[in-house]
Amino acid sequence: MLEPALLAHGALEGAQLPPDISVLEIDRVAQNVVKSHLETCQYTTEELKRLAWSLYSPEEVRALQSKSCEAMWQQCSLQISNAIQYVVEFAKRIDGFMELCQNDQIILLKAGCLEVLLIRMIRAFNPLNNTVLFEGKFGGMQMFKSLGCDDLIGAIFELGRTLCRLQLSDEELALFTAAVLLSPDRPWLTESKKVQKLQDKIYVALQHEIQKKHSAEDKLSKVVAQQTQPGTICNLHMDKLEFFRLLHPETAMNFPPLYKEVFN
Ligand code: CLR
Repeated sequence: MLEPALLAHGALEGAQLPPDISVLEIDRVAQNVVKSHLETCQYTTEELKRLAWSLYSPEEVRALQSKSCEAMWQQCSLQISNAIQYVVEFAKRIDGFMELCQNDQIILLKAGCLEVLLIRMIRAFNPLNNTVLFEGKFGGMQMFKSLGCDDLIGAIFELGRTLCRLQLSDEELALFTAAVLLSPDRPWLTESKKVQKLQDKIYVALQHEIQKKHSAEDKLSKVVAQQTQPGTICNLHMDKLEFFRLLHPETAMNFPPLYKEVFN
């Protein structure tokens, strides 16, 4: 019996080499994406390993907790927009990204940069003691108490733990974040077919990378399943930001320009 093509090849099995993509091309895609990631990941793995030992002391945590909500938001948005600059640079270095029309580049970055940031967070997240890198030292979620959004912070830490369990290598992380950035289903894209083609190649490269190290595991589907979670968190972040803007319009006006541009 004839099966509908879509059922015969689910999105993931579909990551088998389409006839018009050569192994060579997939290797080139992988190399470009991994290099771009390593050049723009803000901290080297060695730096992060060293930093994992410097934890905030209980006094320092208390000092952070007693900050005003506005001051803490200001501090966090500064850190986030700093990190987003690296994500933007990562996107620019992915072959094909700069060839998209400027409208689409902006749409992809606006929609994807926080998701990518949250996935990149696993490099700076220590699941052993549930701490994350913030302004040069590691600390737990209590640090962010004064923001008044424990649910959002809880979800971010939960995501960190879940993603860390996948034990992604830098190569896998690079390809995964590139695939998230190049999502063809973002609203208002004008050339989503072009984006789809770029993402297809990246998924094939990701599958190859995973097969290299892990014997026929369903890791790809696990990795891809995670893609929805950062999205949910991003919506939660937008809600909080909107709420914060209502409460503290002056502080929100003074958020770093990049943070405002991305989230306005
Ligand atoms: C993510 C990986 C980047 C470096 C980096 C910079 C800023 C960090 C971010 C990482 C992880 C999440 C983080 C953020 C600063 C504030 C934010 C710790 C490590 C916490 C979760 C607070 C969020 C507050 C809301 C206002 C969104 O390479």
